[in-house]
Amino acid sequence: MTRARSATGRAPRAAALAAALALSACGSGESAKPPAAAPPAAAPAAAPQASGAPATPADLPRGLALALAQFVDKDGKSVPGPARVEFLYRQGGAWKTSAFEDPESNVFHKAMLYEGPSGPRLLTLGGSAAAVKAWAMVDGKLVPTTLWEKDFGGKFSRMRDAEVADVYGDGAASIAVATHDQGVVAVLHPPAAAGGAFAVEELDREPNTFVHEIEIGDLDGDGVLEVYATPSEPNRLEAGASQAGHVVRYVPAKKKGREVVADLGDRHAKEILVGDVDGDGTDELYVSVEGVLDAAKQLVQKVEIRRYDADTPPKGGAVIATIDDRLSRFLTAGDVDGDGKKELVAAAFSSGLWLLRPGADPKGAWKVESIDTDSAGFEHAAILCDLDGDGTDELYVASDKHKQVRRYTWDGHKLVREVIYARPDDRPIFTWNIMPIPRELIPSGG
Ligand SMILES: [Ca+2]
Ligand SMILES: [Ca+2]
Ligand SMILES: [Ca+2]
Ligand SMILES: [Ca+2]
Repeated sequence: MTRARSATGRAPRAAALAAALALSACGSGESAKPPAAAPPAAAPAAAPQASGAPATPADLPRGLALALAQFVDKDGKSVPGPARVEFLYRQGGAWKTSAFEDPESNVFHKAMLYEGPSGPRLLTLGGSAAAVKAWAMVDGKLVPTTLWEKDFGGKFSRMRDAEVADVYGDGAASIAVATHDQGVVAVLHPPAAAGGAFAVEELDREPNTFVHEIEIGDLDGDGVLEVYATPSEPNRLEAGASQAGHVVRYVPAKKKGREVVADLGDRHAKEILVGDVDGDGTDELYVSVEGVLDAAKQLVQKVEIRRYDADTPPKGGAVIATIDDRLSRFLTAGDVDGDGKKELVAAAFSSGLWLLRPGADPKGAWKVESIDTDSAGFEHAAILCDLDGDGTDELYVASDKHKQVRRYTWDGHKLVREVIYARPDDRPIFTWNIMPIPRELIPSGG
């Protein structure tokens, strides 16, 4: 999900980059904790919380960016509106909102922090038009620079996902990008100095292929980062239709091209996560394999979360959890209870939010507990992140079914829900992603 990392420190620049990127490391398997943000001095009026859960500071140094598609009414018809980012931030003891739109695209699939040669930027991944843009805060307004814009030549052109890491091992914050619908996976390499153009290396291209997600990590422990991607056939929503897919790997620093690491047969995955969730010092890959409906719309195969290590054969993923749902498109890792060990949260389509804890053997079955059955969405964007800096990750979830954003904190026994945003209108939206963003990159709301 979220990924921002450099490989083993090679140079002071890489170390500085790693430190800068650690700020955005929420929700990944990242072992480095973001530096605990000092609670603001003399924070007034901390909000009352469910018993046992810590009070929320009145002001937080980071907020959240929600990447949205919205539908608007045009001549009585519901049509895609401009791509939209909505922000949530905490100020003066209250959660506040602001937003901006980009009429050049009709969806933002992701909005995230990017620390490149020009300094901190809000990076957006847009669809139709497919564009990667970096937004700077200038006089209180976000002003874009287009890093990469492309018509891939198929039916749809969309930037779908990106992760930032030092994938070439040169200390630079490269951006690995997944796209629709010609199978393009690319890496954008920043210029040496601010103002130059990003170099684009296309790692792959396959006709009629959607690439849903990117993850970056080092499964084989050789200090060189691998890029993982999830290509599949184009989306099919009808019952009984299979959609074949797999998880592939590229190693740009070694000029190694596409290699299948997870063969999912006639099933596919949109969601993957790479990180050292079990805490043994080496990254592993988690794949959320989508369920299958038969022609009568009965769920005949449930969602499976499968684990792959460096030596796992493509058909040999270990099923660590099964979720009684058709889709589960967000996996996020963090320490929800502050015991120093990571857990996984899976956000499923209609069965709610699930907490997954490894047992004594993290390659065996994990313990699966319901966090909340009354949370739902097609994407169901979720992230574990320590925005309040107390060393325990909170869970932030966009429950699009309820048109709410919710925050869950550990009360000593369980994760407790709090609504931090209720959408004021019933305009149809999809929340594609939710990411932490420094307050300096969030425009102030009215
Ligand atoms: Ca490696
Ligand atoms: Ca591990
Ligand atoms: Ca934990
Ligand atoms: Ca926290």
